[in-house]
Amino acid sequence: MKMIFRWFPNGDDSVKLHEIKQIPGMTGVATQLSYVPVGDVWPIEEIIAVRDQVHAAGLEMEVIESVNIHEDIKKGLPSRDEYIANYIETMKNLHEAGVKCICYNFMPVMDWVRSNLCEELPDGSNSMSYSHEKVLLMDPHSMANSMIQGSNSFSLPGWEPERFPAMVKDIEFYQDVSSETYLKNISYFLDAVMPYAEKYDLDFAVHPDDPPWPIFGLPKIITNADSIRNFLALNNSPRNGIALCTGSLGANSANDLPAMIREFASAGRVPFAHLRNVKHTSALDFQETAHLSECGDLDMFEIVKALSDSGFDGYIRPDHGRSIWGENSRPGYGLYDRAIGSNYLLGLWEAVRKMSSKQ
Ligand code: CS2
Ligand code: MN
Repeated sequence: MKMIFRWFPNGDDSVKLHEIKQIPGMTGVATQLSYVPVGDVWPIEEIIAVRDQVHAAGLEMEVIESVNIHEDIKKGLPSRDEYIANYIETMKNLHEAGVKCICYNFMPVMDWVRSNLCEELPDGSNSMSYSHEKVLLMDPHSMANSMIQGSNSFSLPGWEPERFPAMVKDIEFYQDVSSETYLKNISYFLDAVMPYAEKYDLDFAVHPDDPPWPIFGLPKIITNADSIRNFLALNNSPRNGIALCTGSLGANSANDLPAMIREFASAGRVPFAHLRNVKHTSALDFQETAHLSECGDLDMFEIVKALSDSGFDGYIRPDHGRSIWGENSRPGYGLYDRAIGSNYLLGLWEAVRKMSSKQ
C-alpha cells in the first residue's frame, strides 16, 4: 500500500510539494495536467517536467488523477475515435514517464456536485455538503456559478470553465440516452484502451458517480455493488478497475462499503482507494466530515481492515478534507485536514496489519 496526496501543478494549488513530503508516510502525489484541454494529448515533455519537480521533492508520481474523457466519447459520437486515439497517446506518454495508475470518471457533463462548498460545522471548521432539495432548485448555470464562486479562485476538478458554454445543450443531449446506450459507449472506450493499458502497464481506476444518484436527468453508472459488477463485466481485463471512493459511494447509506471492498479488492480490481467520511443528514443529503469514524457515518476501521484483509496493495489517498485553522485552499483539498486524515488512516493500517499478522 502506498499513501499519496492529490496535488495540482503549475501554481494551481495552495499546498506545496515540500509540505506534502513532510507528512509522515507520504510516498507520492496523484496529479494531472489540469490545464490541457480535455481530449488533447498530454505532451511528454510537460509530463516529464512535472514528474521531475515531484521527484526533486522526494515524492513519486505513479498516479494520475484524472485523465478526463472527452464528452464525444461519452456521447458515442463518430468523432470519439480521434479522442480515443489521443487518450491512448497520452497513456503511452504517461507510461514513459513512469506512471502506473490512471484515475478517471465516466460522469456525463459534470464531475462531482455539491450544493455548498463551505458549510460551517459545529466546531467552526467548514466542509462541502449536499442538499438534494437545493440541487433540484438549481439550473445547470446557477450550479456552475455557485461552484465557481465557492472555489476560492482555484480550478475545480471537473468544473473547467471551457465546459460551461455547452453544458445546457449537453444535459439536453443526455435526456434521451438510456443507461444501456451509455454503457455501450463506455464499453467501446474500454475495448479500445484496455489492450494499451496492458501494453503500458497502467491500472485504470474509474471513480464512482458523486453523488451516487441521478441529477439533472443524467445517466449514472457507478453507484452501488451491482453497477460496479456491471461496469467490471464490460471488460474483463484485470487493468479495468475502480477507484473505490468511500465518500462518494458512502453517500448512499445502503452501500455496505467493507463488503464491496472485500468483493472487488479481493478480485484485484481496486488499484486505488479514496478514503473519506460522510455524515448523512437525510436519505439524499450529506455533509463531508473529518476522516475519523466517530465524525461521520462510515466505519473507517472496517474499511481499512477490509482493504488489508483483501490483500490490497494499491494506492490510498485521503480524499476531501475540511477547511481548518483558517486555511485558504481549493475546497476539499487543503493541507491540514488531509494531512491529519492520512495519518489517522496510516495508523489504522498499521494496527490492522499488526493485528492480522498476530492471528
Ligand atoms: C473528486 C473527483 O471525489 C473526488 O475524488 O474530487 O473530482 C475525482 O477526482 C474525479 O471524479 C476522478 O476522475
Ligand atoms: Mn473521490
